[in-house]
Amino acid sequence: MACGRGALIVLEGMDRAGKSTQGRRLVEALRAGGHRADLLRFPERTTEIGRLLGAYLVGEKDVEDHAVHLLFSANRWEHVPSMKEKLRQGVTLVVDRYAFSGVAFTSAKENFCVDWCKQPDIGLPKPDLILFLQLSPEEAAARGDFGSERYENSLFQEKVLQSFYHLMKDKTLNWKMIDASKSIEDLHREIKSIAEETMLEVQNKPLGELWK
Ligand code: T5A
Ligand code: NA
Repeated sequence: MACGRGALIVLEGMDRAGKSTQGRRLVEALRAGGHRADLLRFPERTTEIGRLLGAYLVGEKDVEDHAVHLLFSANRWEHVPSMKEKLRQGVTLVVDRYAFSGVAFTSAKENFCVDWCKQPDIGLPKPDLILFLQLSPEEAAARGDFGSERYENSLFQEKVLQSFYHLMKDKTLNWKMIDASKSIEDLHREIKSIAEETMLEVQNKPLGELWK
């Protein structure tokens, strides 16, 4: 069994691409294989900030666009001490959305530039691997439940996708593109093998700082 630090593995992708499904499956499989692994999701809706974000996302509450961007970031920062401690103890963290969603969604709004959007997340624990689940808007819409939350409309989603593509040009980050139109099982096998490879590679490497 690995004796170094855990890996920080992020799942990003378009809405309904299967991030949550794959995150759960990956953590289950890693644990079954004798690894220590935990699942995290952002926004993490159980804290005070997280509850506010939840109310914002379902449309119960309006929050000014800059302010809500900073709250999404604050919701990540409030988890950083426990994330670092777990990684240090050898627990691999599988994270369902991270700063990349934060930047992609806000910068898709009018009058927001990517540079401004990145600022509050600079210095977060740097992911060792970012899996980007790619799915066309048509396939995503066919998966049901689409359109119930704020941001879930196709024009906005297209802008979000363009922002993600911009962020992927950053070669200091380990992005892996995954075709998310495959079956849950096939996707799981692919993701698990990439994750296990990364866990081995990084166990004796220091954790980095995002966008620094
Ligand atoms: N946001 C988030 C910001 O604006 N700023 C931020 O900083 C952050 C972190 C959060 C919202 O907040 C925004 C972005 C979002 O708008 P959320 O809670 O992550 O949203 O979103 P959810 O609505 O929960 O999840 P998604 O829409 O992103 O879906 P997932 O997690 O990608 O997909 P999943 O696994 O839930 O699956 C969706 C459906 O498809 C089926 C599943 O069974 C499910 O019914 N499915 C498949 N069907 C066929 N084949 C497959 N391979 C399938 N995989 C899953
Ligand atoms: Na999700």
